Amino acid sequence: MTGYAHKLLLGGKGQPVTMTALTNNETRPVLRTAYQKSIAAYWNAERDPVNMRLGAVDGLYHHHYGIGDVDPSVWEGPEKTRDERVIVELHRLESAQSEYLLDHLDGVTPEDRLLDAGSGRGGTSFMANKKFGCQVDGVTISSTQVEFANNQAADRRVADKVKFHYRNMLDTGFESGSMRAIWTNETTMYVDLFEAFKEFSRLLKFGGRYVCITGCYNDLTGGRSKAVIQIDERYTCNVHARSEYFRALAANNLVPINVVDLTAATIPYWELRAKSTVATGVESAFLTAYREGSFHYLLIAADRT
Ligand code: GPP
Ligand code: MG
Repeated sequence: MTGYAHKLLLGGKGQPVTMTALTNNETRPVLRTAYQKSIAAYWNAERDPVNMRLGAVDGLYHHHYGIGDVDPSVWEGPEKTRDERVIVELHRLESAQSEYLLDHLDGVTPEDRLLDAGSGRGGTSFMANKKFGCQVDGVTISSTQVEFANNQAADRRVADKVKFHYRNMLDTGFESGSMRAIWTNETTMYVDLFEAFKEFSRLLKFGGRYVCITGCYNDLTGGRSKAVIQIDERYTCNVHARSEYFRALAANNLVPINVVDLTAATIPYWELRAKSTVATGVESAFLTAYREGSFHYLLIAADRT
């Protein structure tokens, strides 16, 4: 039998915060492996200006990259305000990526419920709630991100509809068939795809939609390139092969309806970011991997059959 327990945990600023953690009859911890603990530690400590400054533009904090052409006017105008123009433009491209993902959630109504698996600081969840007017639940194994995103929900006055939970996307504890759609926005590189898609398949209603945006390595170019290894190292993640996605979807009754290669669409974002004051050093690895063809930026939309 499944149930929930309220646990008192220490939040990012050392403040006690109440969180909902999954339990079964015996209490099972959200973080089950040394790897999961190291991922949580990375995200609990993360405060990079590339995310915090971009998020401060309009209060939507993203943990993914951008798509679309860069407006060349960022380089025009007074030099004094150029930095701010670049920040606003990077943020616009990241929000455009979320919008593109959400455009692939078919026929969602205000009565539906959606799951953001690996919800970060909540940016895409808030956009989904605004677009569809429905309930959105986000799960993440970073307690700091849960606290941050729930504070955002309160500030945005949507806490009744948008809720973030300290839970593991591999074992969310939500009811079977309760979700109209699920998305992962650059989070599947942290999980075993067969385990994750098994859980998503359980949660989705028949005909429900799963949308994934991810970076994956190219089966045709001989395993992980040096640039892909640098990306893994930077984020403590494990980029999967393109083929692995389709194997794991097929094994879990998730049938692709759209596959879009967004590689060309994300390169302008990385070129702009590389020239910005918030570059972190990972930009050259992404640009090399995309340009040499060892890595793709992919959207996959699939239906639960
Ligand atoms: C999160 O974005 C990034 C990842 C989960 C890394 C893996 C993504 C791939 C496509 C391989 P972020 O916004 O926190 O990263 P950054 O701090 O670099 O902006
Ligand atoms: Mg970022």
